[in-house]
Amino acid sequence: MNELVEQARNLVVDAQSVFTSADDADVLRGSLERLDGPLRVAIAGKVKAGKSTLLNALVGERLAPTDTGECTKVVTWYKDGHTYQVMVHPRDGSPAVQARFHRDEGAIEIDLDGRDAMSIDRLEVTWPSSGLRQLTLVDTPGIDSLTESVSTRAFEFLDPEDNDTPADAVLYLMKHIHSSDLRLLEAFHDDSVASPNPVNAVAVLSRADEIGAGRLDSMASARRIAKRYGQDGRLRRLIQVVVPVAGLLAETAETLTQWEYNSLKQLADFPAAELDPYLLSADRFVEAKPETPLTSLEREQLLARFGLFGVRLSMALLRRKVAESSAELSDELVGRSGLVELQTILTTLFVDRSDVLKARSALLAVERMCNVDPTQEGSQRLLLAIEQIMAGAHPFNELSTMAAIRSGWVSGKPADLGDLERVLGAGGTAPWQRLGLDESAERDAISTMAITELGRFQRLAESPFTVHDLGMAARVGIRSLEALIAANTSVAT
Ligand SMILES: Nc1nc2c(ncn2[C@@H]2O[C@H](COP(=O)(O)OP(=O)(O)OP(=O)(O)O)[C@@H](O)[C@H]2O)c(=O)[nH]1
Ligand SMILES: [Mg+2]
Repeated sequence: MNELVEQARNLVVDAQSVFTSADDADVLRGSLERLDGPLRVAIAGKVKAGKSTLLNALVGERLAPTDTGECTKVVTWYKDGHTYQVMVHPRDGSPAVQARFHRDEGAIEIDLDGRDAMSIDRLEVTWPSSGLRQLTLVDTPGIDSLTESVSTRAFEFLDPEDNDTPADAVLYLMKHIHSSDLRLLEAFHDDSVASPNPVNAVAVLSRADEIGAGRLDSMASARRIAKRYGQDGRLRRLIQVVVPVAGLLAETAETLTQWEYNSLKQLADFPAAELDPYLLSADRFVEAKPETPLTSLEREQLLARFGLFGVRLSMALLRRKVAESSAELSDELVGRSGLVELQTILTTLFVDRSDVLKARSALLAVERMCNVDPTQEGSQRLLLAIEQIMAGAHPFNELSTMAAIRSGWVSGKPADLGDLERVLGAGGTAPWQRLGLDESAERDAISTMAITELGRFQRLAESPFTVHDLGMAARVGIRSLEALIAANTSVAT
């Protein structure tokens, strides 16, 4: 068991003897369970940003409903388990009850039994799925919804001040930077344990296929925009990176049916000169033309699943014989949707760091209780213990230093700051990632590069021209490099 998780567990156990009210006991019990479970990642963003669709793409199954319906207004957890089950957790604190459900064209349709969405705290869907093994995904209602109360629910869920069960990390979907996007992100960034903390948030430039109006180069445009957003100072304070993803295409590609493949193939085999005019717009595509393959209803179904971009892209792939089976088409489309990049980022930034993020959540929960009643006997002792864990645990220092650099609190040359962030693990915590090497880098190459970087940051830290905050940040990087060198040497012996 990871040492940090163990320290967090001891702290929570200690807190259980201090905070004994029924509510506090519940929260602390939950905190202990969380330390053993997968990381919780919330998918947040404005209404219809494509949250539920992206969740399905990440799981590789159509689970979350993506249309209207009462359930899209409720925070819904999707977690791995042995049985298929849906639990309704009422808002009034009464015990959770099991709900009936069935699957409608894939998506789970939950029978709320006449309950109003506002009376429900959350739905918990347990679903045996390898896509949920490492991460529990939390679908949140869109902000800016027609009803103020629904968006408030999303704020409440994401704001750790108000909630005992926030997420450990957040995936924030947006189409453009909007002041309300920034507000929601800021709400999620609690300012106590490691303030303000971009390390547990990643932004997704969602519905990326629509950015270039469905043109074949839409993803390239989306990538350029995402890069620009990623350099925006306001966003960099709040998130690690911006990744463009065509969520609908990813979801469809992951769940592609043989009928869909056959239908697209039929279209692709039709003379391009005759078909292409129908690909110019969604309206034209669904127009019924007896001379072209498929009925207008069938084309409408394809459009709903692929979007115009997906249909056009599939035509190009099938005509050029890049894909010659449904499995090949699925792979090609997933590859072009941006989903793989997002999955890699989730692994390097969240999954590989899940112990630190989970421990951080547990510390936050206890800290919050202590702050509610600082005079409570034991509160001060716990706060001191939190401080000691934070100061002693290098991963926390890495997190807060990265956050400080991102927030503009550390001044230095952009190249030094960028490299320092990398050494601290901003692009992943594996040695090759920290050193900016290739994944295939051998131990010797890692060692040589680590020593070079160590020398460089030591000189930087000791230089009389280095300002205090940069010197402090460089020292944290030096410690990361020393740990990396020690681990690399111990593998060698
Ligand atoms: N073209 C395109 N459409 C998308 C994409 N993602 C989602 N959609 C469509 O947008 C609509 C809303 O998608 P959802 O996934 O339900 O969005 P949401 O953010 O969960 O919506 P709420 O929960 O109601 O806030 C659906 O009709 C989707 O098919 C995408 O990447 N591209
Ligand atoms: Mg939704």
